[in-house]
Amino acid sequence: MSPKNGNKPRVLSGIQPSGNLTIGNYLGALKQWVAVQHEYDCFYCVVDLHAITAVQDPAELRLKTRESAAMYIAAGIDPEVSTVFVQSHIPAHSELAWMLTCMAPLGWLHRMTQFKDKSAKQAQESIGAGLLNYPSLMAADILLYHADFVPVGDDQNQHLEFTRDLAQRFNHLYGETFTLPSVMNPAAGARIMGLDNPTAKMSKSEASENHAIFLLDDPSRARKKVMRAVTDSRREIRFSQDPERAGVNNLLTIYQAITNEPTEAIQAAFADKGYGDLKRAVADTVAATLQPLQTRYNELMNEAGYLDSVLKIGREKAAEIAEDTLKLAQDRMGFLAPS
Ligand code: ATP
Ligand code: LTN
Repeated sequence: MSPKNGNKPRVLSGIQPSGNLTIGNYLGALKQWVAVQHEYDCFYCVVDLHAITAVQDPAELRLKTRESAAMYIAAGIDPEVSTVFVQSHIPAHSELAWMLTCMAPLGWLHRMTQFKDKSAKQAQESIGAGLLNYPSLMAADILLYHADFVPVGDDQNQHLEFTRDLAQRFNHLYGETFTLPSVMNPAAGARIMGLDNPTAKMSKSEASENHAIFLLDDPSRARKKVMRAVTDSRREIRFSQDPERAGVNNLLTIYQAITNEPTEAIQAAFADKGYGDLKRAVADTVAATLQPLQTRYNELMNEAGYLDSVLKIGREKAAEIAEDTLKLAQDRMGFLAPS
């Protein structure tokens, strides 16, 4: 097995460059990535091979891949501390993904809710096989690095279970090869809902205007989206699992995920306030989060060569580990080593 950096447990995660990153990506994933980077040996990739499970415009995909990497750094990932890389730069991801695809039972793949949700939105004959095999590629991403923890929003928990099950199956058939990873969800913000429809997960590829706050939204625009968020006709401001109260719950969740304040303190602070006050408070914390992030992002995008050098160093570090693991898995499966 690949030696780990000191005795630090390893972390791996990724986001698809399939659009502009949202505050859901930030609170569910990126904010955790930043928080754990000194405690763990962290690998953060831009998963472009996953993005092509939906058709992407080539020029746009290239651009979004760079932009996503810049956003990781703008959000606080320090490339001197964490390894930042592009998934397609490491061929081992595709190679191990094929080996795992061959072992993944169709029954498991068809049970994945992400597959069910995304395929339901398309005409049956136009659904690419990649959408079904998506979790095997994600398993390859994680298993290549022997990751111990995978920080993600809770919509990815089922894919983590799948990864563990597949790793176990491989280890059982071919001998101990892969580390079984554990999921890491944030205490608050594991599932941010759409502002226009608080019963659906906020997603970067949802088209409607007031659905998502993008990390690159002008703060005044982000503010407007919060002020227009769907709530309900009641008055009480409390966290609640009642679907009718999902809008207020979502605003409180965004507030909590940004401020890290305890539930009781937040409810006490809003006890005699109205929905207008809640929305203004959320809009303020969101704007205060976006502003410094955007300043840093613009600096990074204007610094010629910097991003490419980060991705080159990341690729070299990642490749070394990934290739070792791939070789081991190929050997275990019985591939003849080239002489
Ligand atoms: P798409 O809409 O293109 O399928 P997405 O916006 O759901 O994408 P992904 O790239 O699939 O984003 O997810 C990247 C990370 O962000 C994952 O860890 C995922 O759990 C997290 N994430 C995405 N949306 C949310 C959300 N609304 N709330 C919390 N976490 C989220
Ligand atoms: N499937 C994830 C993105 C992803 C990922 C990973 C997350 C691809 N590979 C490896 C963690 C670890 C999603 O959020 N849609």
